[in-house]
Amino acid sequence: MFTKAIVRRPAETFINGITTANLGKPDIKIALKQHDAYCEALIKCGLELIILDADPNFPDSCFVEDTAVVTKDFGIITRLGDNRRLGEEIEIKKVLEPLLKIHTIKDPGKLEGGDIMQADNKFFIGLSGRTNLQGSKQLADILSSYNYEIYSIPVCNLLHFKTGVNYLGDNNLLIHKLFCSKDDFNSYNKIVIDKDEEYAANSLRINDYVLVPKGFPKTKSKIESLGYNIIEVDLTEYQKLDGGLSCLSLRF
Ligand code: CIR
Repeated sequence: MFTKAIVRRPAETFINGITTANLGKPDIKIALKQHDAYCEALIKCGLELIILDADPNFPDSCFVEDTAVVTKDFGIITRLGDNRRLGEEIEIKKVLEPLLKIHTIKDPGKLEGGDIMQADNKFFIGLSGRTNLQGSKQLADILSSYNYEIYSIPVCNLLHFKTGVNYLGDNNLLIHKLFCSKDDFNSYNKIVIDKDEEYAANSLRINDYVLVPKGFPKTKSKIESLGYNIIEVDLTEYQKLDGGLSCLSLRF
């Protein structure tokens, strides 16, 4: 069970965030409304929210998931893989330090939370444009000391590993076609995402609910047919900056 989440409000500068999406500039007013609805969804899942103020110095700082890897027992402060985002982690560290045992990824390691997926006692680490071998090795050393099993997965043509793969629990794995043939996922019940619904691969299980981005009916009904309660969240403005549903919060 998760009990808490950290979120951070998008700043006015959000519209200038990093993107490869070609979907146009986000509208900050709509983004703020969507953020409110996202926070309400987390509260409905039973989470107590720690809401951080917007930081205009970091247009992408609402994507808090990339700044840390968090469990109930410890937090690992990352070293973000795009230099424009270095420094976002400082505020997150201040929040987590009084709550959890803290570890830190160090230079020359680079690692973003969007590349890290926990599935029960396993952690999958995506090696992407944002997470390098040194970062992955440092993380694996920390996680092994807590007896987790570690799997490293190359990520090509996607921003992060969790852009394409997300664990729902109960052995159910949402998975982008790119990763389907990988032996590491053979033991899971794979829910393969349709080509026209790839953004919904980043759906998120929180306690008794699965949050699914709005506008992806096929993925929604596949998840529903597994017996989960769904909350749909409209995230068009975040999609314009390559941001998925999970990246807007740190849950623990
Ligand atoms: C970036 O390119 O870093 C941001 N515009 C989007 C980060 C999304 N993070 C995530 O999905 N975990």
